[in-house]
Amino acid sequence: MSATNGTNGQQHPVRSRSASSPYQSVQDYLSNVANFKIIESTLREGEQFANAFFDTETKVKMYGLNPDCAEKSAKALDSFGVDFIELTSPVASEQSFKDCRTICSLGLKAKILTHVRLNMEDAKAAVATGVDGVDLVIGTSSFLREFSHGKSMTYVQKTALEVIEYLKGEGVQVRFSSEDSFRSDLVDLLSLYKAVDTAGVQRVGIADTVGGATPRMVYDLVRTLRGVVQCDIETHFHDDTGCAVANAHAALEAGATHVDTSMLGERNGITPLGAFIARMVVTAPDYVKSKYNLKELKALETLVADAVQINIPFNNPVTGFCAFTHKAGIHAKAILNNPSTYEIINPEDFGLSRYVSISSRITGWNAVKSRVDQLGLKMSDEQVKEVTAKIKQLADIRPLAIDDTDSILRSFHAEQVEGCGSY
Ligand code: HCA
Ligand code: CU
Repeated sequence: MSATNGTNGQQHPVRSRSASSPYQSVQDYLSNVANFKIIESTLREGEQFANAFFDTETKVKMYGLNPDCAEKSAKALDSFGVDFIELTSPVASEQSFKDCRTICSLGLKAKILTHVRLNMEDAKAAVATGVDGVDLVIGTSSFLREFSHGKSMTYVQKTALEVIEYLKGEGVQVRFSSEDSFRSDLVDLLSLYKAVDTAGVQRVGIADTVGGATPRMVYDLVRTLRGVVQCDIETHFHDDTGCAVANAHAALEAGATHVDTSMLGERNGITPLGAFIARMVVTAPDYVKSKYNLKELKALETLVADAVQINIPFNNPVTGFCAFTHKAGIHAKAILNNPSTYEIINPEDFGLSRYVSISSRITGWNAVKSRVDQLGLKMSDEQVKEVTAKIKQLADIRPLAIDDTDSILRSFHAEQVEGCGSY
């Protein structure tokens, strides 16, 4: 039995924005909301996810599973259409080095990057794996300079220039990023970025390592940086305060070019791939639909969730089990008439379908009527109203499953309409 949809066979209408809305976003010439690239870091940032049982002692294989799995995930990411795949540093462990090599040899469309600390040994190991690009990172906030690596900004800049020169000589792309950018001294940060830009990096990155930034802070920093460097700007937002998707959107509005995403990550992760895609398919539908294989999102998220033995959260945008479920009678009625009333995203774009629940006390007769039609039962509106009252009565007493409501409908039909059976 399929319990889906309920749109009376209607085509999903185009979700156009209301021209009269005062909230309609206005993009200026720097905005990249319809022209961005995704650096997918589930195979690097995601490896820092707690359940991935990647303890520092063992530094085991990708996701703590077999190397096959890392390969499978990389292929799935590639087929989804992400522009870059970022992998764990090859110096993390022997297996990490091998995984980098293996994934580089798959001939994927996506460019393969690895993420290393700012020093020459790490940079050399990265080059040895055959990656297309190297993402360099070092902490620049006073917290990290004092309590982590203990280096001065002068040292950071000098080392950055040496390592960048080496990597350029090896013919790989270079990105230079600062950890904890939002708690770093702005003047220090800008002069460092100006220097690495002049040295010829492809991208500079800013990272909200602790997840404390707001969209407005992001907009201001990216806008300022946009005026200082010529190269692309990559952004990386942790989700500790729930702003990671909004921050990525604000960054693109301010002129950032690349967004880091991950389906898992350190603590509660960074901008999630699926939620980011959900945001962007609404902002820039043509760009997103033409570039990414949206119908693969669910399988991709399931693959990753299974690999680390977790469930996709119930309220996940798009793929959460109730993302397209409509329950309240008042919503159901409108949805059945026109899905855009209560949906900003079309489930069909993702190969999914909406579900109108009728098994509750808050259902309404329009939703029930649509289920009656789906089941091929013939009833008058009056009869549908009557059976709706019965469903609500029962649902007041105990939770109902879809099967329960279906059998109520069938029995009612048999008794009231066909005049046989017992209700
Ligand atoms: C970390 C590092 C990082 C790096 C981001 C970047 C962060 O695990 O702390 O290279 O841009 O969040 O700062 O993921
Ligand atoms: Cu991070």
